[in-house]
Amino acid sequence: MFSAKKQGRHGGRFFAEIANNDQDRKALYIQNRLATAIKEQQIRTWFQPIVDAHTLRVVGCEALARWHDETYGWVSPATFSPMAGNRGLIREIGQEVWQQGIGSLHRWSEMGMDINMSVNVSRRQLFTPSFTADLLEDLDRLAIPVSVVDLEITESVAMEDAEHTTKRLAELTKAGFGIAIDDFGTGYSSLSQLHDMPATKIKIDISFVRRAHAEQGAHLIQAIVKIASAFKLQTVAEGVEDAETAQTLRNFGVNKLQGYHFGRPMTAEGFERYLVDNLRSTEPTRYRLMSTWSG
Ligand code: G
Ligand code: MN
Repeated sequence: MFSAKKQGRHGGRFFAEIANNDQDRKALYIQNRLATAIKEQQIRTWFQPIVDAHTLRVVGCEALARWHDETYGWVSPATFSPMAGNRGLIREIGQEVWQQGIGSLHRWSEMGMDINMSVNVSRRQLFTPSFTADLLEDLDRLAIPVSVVDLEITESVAMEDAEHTTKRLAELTKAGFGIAIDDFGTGYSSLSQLHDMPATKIKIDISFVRRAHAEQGAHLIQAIVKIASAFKLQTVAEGVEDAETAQTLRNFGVNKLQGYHFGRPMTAEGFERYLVDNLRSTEPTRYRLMSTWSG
């Protein structure tokens, strides 16, 4: 089916033929396993640190979906997310990541470690009628303040059907959630649409961060920071992989940094150790990170 789709809707290849191909076999397997994997809690929430660009202290995390399968090991969301979309399972995965995420947030708060959490939200979730009320109820149950949660919406989701989206985002910001426009600069948003969008943050896409050291790339990032500041939005750079890039972005006035340099996505247990280590130590985060977490 995947092969047929790739070759156009009228490809019509036979299953037996497809199953001869390793990659397609894996795709079929994954698609068939996904629903079970969700039920059996094989979808796990991992956490990647987000640091303040000035203090380099961890101030938050992004919750990310990971799937551990007994045959194929860790399956990347790049592989299973589109399939989840096809099968109408995106909402279930989003819900799993959210529940595990706030569970961990609650635990860390009880340990005296209060941090923010960013959660990726799909179009399907965003337009579930009870979305805002459901999130508020979950947070209330665990006594987690709404203000520590950022909902990440990709630029393409935010700008497609902007009128409808604007209403929903206004409801969410009014309730106290932060709204981050993810993958900023990669879609087709116009500045006037961005102006009307009730958001609080822009996530500068990794493709810009990678070019931070080239002259044009540097200018682009500075322009994005200026646009953000004109709209009173904070900036978070993703994909920061080395100290030099971190320094450059900080000089450009980017507010928060995320990327392998500060830490890869980790299990809840791993991230808890990371938090304890970083919040309790008096040394600047970056020196500790070098030896412990950058690998
Ligand atoms: O923007 P989005 O939420 O889709 O991106 C998160 C993804 O980016 C995660 O799956 C994470 O593993 C990946 N990622 C995070 N930091 C880095 C980094 O420094 N470099 C690269 N190449 N990928 C990263
Ligand atoms: Mn994201």
